[in-house]
Amino acid sequence: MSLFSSRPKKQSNRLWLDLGDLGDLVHPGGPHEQWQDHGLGLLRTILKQAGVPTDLASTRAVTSWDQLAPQMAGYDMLLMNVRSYTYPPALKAARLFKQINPNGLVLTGGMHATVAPDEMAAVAEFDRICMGPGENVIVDLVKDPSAFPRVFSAEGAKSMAEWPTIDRTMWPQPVGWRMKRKWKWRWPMEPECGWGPGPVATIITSRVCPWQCVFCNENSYIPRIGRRSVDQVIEELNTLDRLYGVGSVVIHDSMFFQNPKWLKEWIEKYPRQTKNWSYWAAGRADTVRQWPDLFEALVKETNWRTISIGFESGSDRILKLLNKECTEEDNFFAIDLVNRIGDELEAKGERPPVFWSNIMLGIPGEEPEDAFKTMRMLKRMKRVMPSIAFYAPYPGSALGYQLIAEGKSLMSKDNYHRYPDDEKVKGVNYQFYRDLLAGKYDAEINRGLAPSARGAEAYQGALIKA
Ligand code: B12
Ligand code: SF4
Repeated sequence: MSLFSSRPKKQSNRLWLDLGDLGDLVHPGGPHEQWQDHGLGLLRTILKQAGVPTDLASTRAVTSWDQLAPQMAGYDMLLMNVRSYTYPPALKAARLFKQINPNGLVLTGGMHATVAPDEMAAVAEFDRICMGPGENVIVDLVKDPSAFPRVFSAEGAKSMAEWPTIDRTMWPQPVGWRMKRKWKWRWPMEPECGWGPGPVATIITSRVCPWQCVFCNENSYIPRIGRRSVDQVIEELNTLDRLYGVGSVVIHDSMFFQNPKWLKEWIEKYPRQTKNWSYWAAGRADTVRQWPDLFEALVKETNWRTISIGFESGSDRILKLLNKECTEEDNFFAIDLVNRIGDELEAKGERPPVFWSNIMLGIPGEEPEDAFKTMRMLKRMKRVMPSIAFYAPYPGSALGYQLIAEGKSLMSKDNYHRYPDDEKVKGVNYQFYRDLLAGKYDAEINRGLAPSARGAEAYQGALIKA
């Protein structure tokens, strides 16, 4: 098939460009590259409903920039949701778009625009840079960009309840039947990734996590916004099931396990008013310890079977340094509780819950013994999918800003989006961590571990993009 015959018909003069690594929707390295962008989905839905449609292209749906270039020709406007990890393709796309359409405008927003506007303002190709939520400005901006200064702040909705339900057909399609078959894509639903059966519905019920971990602290740059109501979330899931079929759910909230009142209502309604699909969602070890009964009820009654916890480290020294506000004891409590619930459910013939365990290595200041403690903590989990990343200093976070200011970050304009085993901070001994993940220090790690927890597992495969 020629490039041009696969090109969607042009229906608008405005092009929204979905961002990610080249080829992620053609021959993805893994399932997570295939998740769809809710910011893009929401804003394109709002535009469509306001009678301001956009065409769509995706850097993920092509395998080279030469393939993307003809898809950009003839447009007056390019729109992009720029996150720090998609900044390099955003920059390249903006330059390419201007070469092809010298009079075209490039309008940007998103997390990177919000936390690093100066970096973007230094690039002439970005014509508008919107800091903050775009739902209330996107229509006016697209209709009349000249009414806005080059860099501006926008105010969002008071509550996510005001957001329209995303029209998922606004999302890019995976390319080619082989790829669709391999990953069992049922677009516009998302493919299965090992957490639950497909088709997968990703949803967001809340936006901001109130904690202040120094490597993240998103509430310093994402304004407070009310959570969607339980009824709305259930209504959306049931509608998706009617339209496309739902196999399982991924709740993409940074912090699902917050607001006990909301969670109690979820326990009341979700199992009764839906097919009680199993789901992935995130919590924290300290709140699991604070509200163990609520947690257990959620796991058992609402089928919360992939439990993402940002354990990050097994060492109090590092947890303090990260301002995680969780202790080694909190982590052990959560692990032992999930192990126990898992045993109980398994004994009844039910699927046990599994941890999606977020771990960071290579945190500046970490000593080998801290890392050994982290690996020991991981081995205490009976059922776990480890998600290990070398610490990455993203702008927006307190520690990220600090390391960038000190000139210690190895993540720069062209390589924000690094690969799992890339080096991200000066002065960190990455060879030690590679050896650690390859199992070189297992004897050391196993010392002091209960015999049942001793494994000779190597964890290189658990490294994720960060
Ligand atoms: C879901 C999610 C994911 C998912 C899916 C990502 C996807 N395909 O969309 C997964 C799990 C894959 C993921 C992975 C990662 N993520 Co993530 N993720 C999120 C999360 C929790 C929600 C994103 C979301 O959908 N938000 C809701 C939508 C509506 O918001 P939005 O996209 O920002 O869009 C709004 C505005 O930005 C603005 N806007 C957006 N575009 C535009 C365009 C214009 C023109 C305008 C005017 C406005 C505008 O308006 C929108 C509506 O308000 C956010 C945190 C958060 N609360 O947002 C982190 C977040 C975006 N992720 C982050 C990071 C760091 C990562 C990882 C690197 C983490 C890691 N260590 O693995 C990886 C990178 C993956 C990769 N390399 O490809 C950071 C980004 C920081 C930064 N400086 O950019 C965030 C902010 C979390 C954090 N606090 O650290 N992530
Ligand atoms: S790391 Fe997790 S708990 Fe900490 S601020 Fe970010 S989302 Fe919240």
